[in-house]
Amino acid sequence: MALDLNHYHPAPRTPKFVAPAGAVDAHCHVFGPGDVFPYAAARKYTPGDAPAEALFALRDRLGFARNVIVQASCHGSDNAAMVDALQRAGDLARGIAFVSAGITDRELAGLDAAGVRGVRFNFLKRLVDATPRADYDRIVARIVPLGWHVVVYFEAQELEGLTPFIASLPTTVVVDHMGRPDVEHGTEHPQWQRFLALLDASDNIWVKVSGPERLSKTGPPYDDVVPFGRALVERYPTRVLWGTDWPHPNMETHVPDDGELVDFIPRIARATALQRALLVDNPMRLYWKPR
Ligand code: 0GY
Repeated sequence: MALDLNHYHPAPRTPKFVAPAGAVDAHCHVFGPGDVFPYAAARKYTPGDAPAEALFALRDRLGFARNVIVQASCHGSDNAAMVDALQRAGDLARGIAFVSAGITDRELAGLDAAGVRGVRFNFLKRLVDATPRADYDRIVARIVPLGWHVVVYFEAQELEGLTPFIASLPTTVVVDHMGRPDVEHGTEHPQWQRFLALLDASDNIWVKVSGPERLSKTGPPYDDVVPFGRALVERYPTRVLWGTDWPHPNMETHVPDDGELVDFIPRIARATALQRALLVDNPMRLYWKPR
């Protein structure tokens, strides 16, 4: 049966890898449902609905305990679907919002109370229109007092231009999807080495070893992404995070099986201690620290 590329996998397999107790899926989204939480007028794509209850069912099926739900561009700065999911999850989810520079203190406080712990700055032109630097500066000034962090999403070829901005951020910074290297270039390529240099230069920069389904040129089981993920986990064991990226919007090649993505974890985090840091200790320290 052909799967719908605009919809999450309807029957992911049970992973062979058993995640440690309390494991966190630190990068996933909720979409709609569109009749309750309409998609943004200015969106660049319209996803299939992927509501909170489907995310929670996946969490349980994969043997995970918690989620970090990242606001996706198709909902713009209306964080209602994400906040609704956080409220329904209770203490089992945290959120990353997309906010405009004009957000009020009251709105920010509401997001914080719901479990939001950061904002996402998205630099992918196919997903968002550019945001002026002055707006980013205003947003950063507003989130510092809340103790929030910044999640950045860019592709490797943009890193050189973005490095001064990223290095100037006064918060913890989390880079999505391994900084999106071109895996065909290999790990000796200057773009990958530039990314490692960025991480080497600051303990405040974290990275998600997520998205092999987006980065791979060879497809499942994503062998060509293993050297990249493994390098990050072994070099920065205390500041790596992992996420499914469910429900995988904008996939062009295949519908990822989330069980297969979980089985990617022990290939990049080979030791039990590394798995525990990646899936439990690191995300708990960043997202669930007592306040
Ligand atoms: C992801 C990746 C993508 C989409 C978004 O905000 C979004 O719409 O992040 C993508 O298309 O690469 O992390 O979900």
